[in-house]
Amino acid sequence: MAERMLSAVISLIMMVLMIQILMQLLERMQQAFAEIIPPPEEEAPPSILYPEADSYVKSYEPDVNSGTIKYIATAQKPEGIARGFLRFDLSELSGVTIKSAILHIKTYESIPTGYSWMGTVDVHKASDNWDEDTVTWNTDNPTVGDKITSINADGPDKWIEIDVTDYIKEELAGDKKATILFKHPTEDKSTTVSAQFYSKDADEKTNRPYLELTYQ
Ligand SMILES: [Ca+2]
Ligand SMILES: [Ca+2]
Repeated sequence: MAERMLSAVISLIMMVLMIQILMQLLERMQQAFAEIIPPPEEEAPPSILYPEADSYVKSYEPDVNSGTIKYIATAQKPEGIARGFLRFDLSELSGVTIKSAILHIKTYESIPTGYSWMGTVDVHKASDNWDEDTVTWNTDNPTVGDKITSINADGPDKWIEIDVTDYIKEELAGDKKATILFKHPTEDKSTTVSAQFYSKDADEKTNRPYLELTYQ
């Protein structure tokens, strides 16, 4: 009887010891795996951002929406003017510090018959409260803000780089929406000129405008 009890006690002690050894082994394995597999890194912010919307409006066709056209146009002629614009949603950049923001935009393959290429085009800040599918000259036409810079759009299929760093920084700190607008420098209707740029609705993705971003 005493022998059987002793044997049972020894078995119990052995079992407890085995469990302890197993637990230690498991703990060591967990530590080893934690060293092998690093914790997930935070997702890097995008280096390329495409516009969320773009369109253009015409004073000479004041109720026409051009939201789905594969280019945005800016123009002037005796009958009126056209302005093109695009909007970037910066909300996914929250928490980053921008070093540079360059808008890349390509002049379209052609302009309508009867127009000459505009040459100098002014680039402006503008209000964001327009809808791509409904905006017209008469409806939610963006308000033109401060001029950012001027560009030279003097022929088809040319990539143009526009430094919009300060504006994008401003808008990221603000409402996180940035509308960039193109217009004739004076809009005096004295000439018949146009500048057209591939829009986000261009057939080839490689022709579409985009913002190139770098971070500090
Ligand atoms: Ca569009
Ligand atoms: Ca804004």
